[in-house]
Amino acid sequence: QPRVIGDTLEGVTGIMPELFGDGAYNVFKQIDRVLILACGTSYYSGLTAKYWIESVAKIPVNVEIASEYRYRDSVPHPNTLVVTISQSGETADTLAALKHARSLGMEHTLTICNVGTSAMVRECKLAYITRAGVEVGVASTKAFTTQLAALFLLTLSLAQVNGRLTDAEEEQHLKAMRHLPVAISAVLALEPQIIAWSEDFARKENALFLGRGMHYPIALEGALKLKEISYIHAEAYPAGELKHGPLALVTEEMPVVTIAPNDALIEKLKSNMQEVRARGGQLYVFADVDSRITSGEGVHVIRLPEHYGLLSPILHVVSLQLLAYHSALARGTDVDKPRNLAKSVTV
Ligand code: F1P
Repeated sequence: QPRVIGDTLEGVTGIMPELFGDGAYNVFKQIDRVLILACGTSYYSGLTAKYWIESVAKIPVNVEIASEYRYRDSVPHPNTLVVTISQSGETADTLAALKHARSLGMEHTLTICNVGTSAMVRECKLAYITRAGVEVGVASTKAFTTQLAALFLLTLSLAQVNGRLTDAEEEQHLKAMRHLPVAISAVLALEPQIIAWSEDFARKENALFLGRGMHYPIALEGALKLKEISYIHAEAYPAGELKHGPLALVTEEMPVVTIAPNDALIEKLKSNMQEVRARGGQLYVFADVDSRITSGEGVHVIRLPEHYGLLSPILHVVSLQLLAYHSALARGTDVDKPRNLAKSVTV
């Protein structure tokens, strides 16, 4: 992961719309909203990008599950940038959603894709090819983090064209991105602690994942990874939703993975964690260096070494990928070829 993120940033000396293809500047100048279409893990990277684009570039973003999009009447808007995200570039539902968007008159299309020769790249006017290299396993991991890095670059490009990015801010964001390989290596170094947790998870049949704000999509991705490769039933919720239903599932048997970076939502999250503890739920908290959360009865804490601001989802997801991976190894499942799943779903 540190290497592919380093590869992503190689040669990126500044933010330029042309990173997304010739003519990107003119397209970005014309659009006033973004529609993201994707499936599975790629859908979750799109959900994360919604937080980034809306808060940094101030452009409204709609993220649609590609396998559903074409089956409902949506209201098209001509000045929309349609962004498809796909590791393989061959996912039939995402291609069909793209064609549907075009049939509704939305012609500004961009794909973020890991395969330069894929149908998705051929079908879209603009393309960004992620540099994840070959994903050995079916479950997307480094493809996801490189998608996030690409989507952050897209956020900055849109902000720049929209007059929302000063030179100083551009330099600050790029500096943070360039530090990502080191920061991810520090997360990978947490592996022994995560292995210790995975021994508990391997004995469970259910798990809940909680996140807030831009870490909610990361909670969704953590739950999906656990389901895909260890076959443990896992669901993710924005932590504030607990009291609207999922709290009924919490017992002493339920591990509750909580993504708890020290951001503006931390106090709200802490009260959600108390709701879990009051029902006996076992908290497994990925905090960061600054979040004032301590281990105790029923509260297990792993501390990520840095608080990483807007790029925090990229670090937190690596810890969740490791948790899924080691839980699967402990259960003896095939981490590269999960049952019933295919690398690209072309039908
Ligand atoms: C989408 C996806 C993957 C998942 C699995 C099935 O693929 O849902 O996220 O891990 O491989 O397909 P893609 O459009 O990103 O290639």
